Amino acid sequence: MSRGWLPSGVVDYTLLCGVVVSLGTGLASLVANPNDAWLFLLHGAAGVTLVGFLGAKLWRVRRSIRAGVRARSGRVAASILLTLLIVAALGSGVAWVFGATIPGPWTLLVAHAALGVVTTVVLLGHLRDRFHVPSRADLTDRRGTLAWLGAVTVGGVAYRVTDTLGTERRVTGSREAGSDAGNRFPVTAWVADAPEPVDPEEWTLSVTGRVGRAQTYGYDDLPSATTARALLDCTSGWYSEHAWQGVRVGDLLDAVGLQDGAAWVQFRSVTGYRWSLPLAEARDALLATRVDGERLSHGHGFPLRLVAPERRGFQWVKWVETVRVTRRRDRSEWVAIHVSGLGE
Ligand SMILES: Nc1nc2c(c(=O)[nH]1)N[C@H]1C(S)=C(S)[C@@H](COP(=O)(O)O)O[C@H]1N2
Ligand SMILES: [Mo]
Repeated sequence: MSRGWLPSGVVDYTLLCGVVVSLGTGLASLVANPNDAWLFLLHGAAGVTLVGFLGAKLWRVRRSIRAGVRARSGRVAASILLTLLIVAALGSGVAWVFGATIPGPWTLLVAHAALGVVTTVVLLGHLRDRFHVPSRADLTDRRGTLAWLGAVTVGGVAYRVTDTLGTERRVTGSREAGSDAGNRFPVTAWVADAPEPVDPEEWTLSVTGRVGRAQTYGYDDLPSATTARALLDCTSGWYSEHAWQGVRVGDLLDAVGLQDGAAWVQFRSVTGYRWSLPLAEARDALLATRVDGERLSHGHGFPLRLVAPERRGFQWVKWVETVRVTRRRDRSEWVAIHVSGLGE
């Protein structure tokens, strides 16, 4: 077999590492601080760099693919499926950067994430079948090393070009929507939350858990409000920046006092949707009643919604009715956000 510039073991291994980095950073980007640029940059760079290596691999195996197709080999069919998935995942990511949209309830970015997850599953099957580490000779081959460095550099440059030519967006990939326009920005549910409008006459806010003296507030006797600018960045691909007005969580906590061991603060919606922040971060968060001077609309979480500037949108709990101080992180919230509102 004629040897290409890049030893096949090195191409395969680079592809594996690139896919692992892309998938890992992609998953992490859903929960990371939306202002931590490096994670998002690494995700994009790894993705674009993969394109060249994938091309090299497909060129190398073109004959075995043709033979496999003719022989109706199941293994080759699975490899073709994996290739198509990776191409679709990479393509949807790049298309998103260039401003493409798709019809239907999902954004292209959500489709991109879903393709990433499906790819992971199929890749695990492929690796069980085919995994091999590159040989020592491959790794120490001088010409191969230079070719590899060249390919990665071209990938990096291609990424820079893509990044620059792409549409207007944040480092997370999110596009602007309705900033500074009061309630006129998108209403989004993580899965299925769509409660009836909350009646402020019946609604109360409870501050409980590991506090000195639990308190309950009505809408009209919430502690005094402050204003803060903050940017909501939804993982489905839009962001919106506003002046939020409401109660600083630190002020709420000072009013009730904390017991020893208090470490987390959980914000719980009337729907059961909930999320926790570490105490120090929670203190600086806001429970907003107003946005850009307007009373929050029902869709945006009236009467009270969490504003957590370091967090992705899905953690900005809407329709909050309980603030609970705890010692440990409540893991059940990972389930709660996915199932709240489902059986209603
Ligand atoms: N209770 C509850 N809060 C929620 C959600 C939800 O489904 N239920 N969706 C989250 C998501 S995914 C986002 S992006 C923001 C969107 O806030 P908005 O609808 O006010 O734009 O709210 C978050 N808060
Ligand atoms: Mo979201």
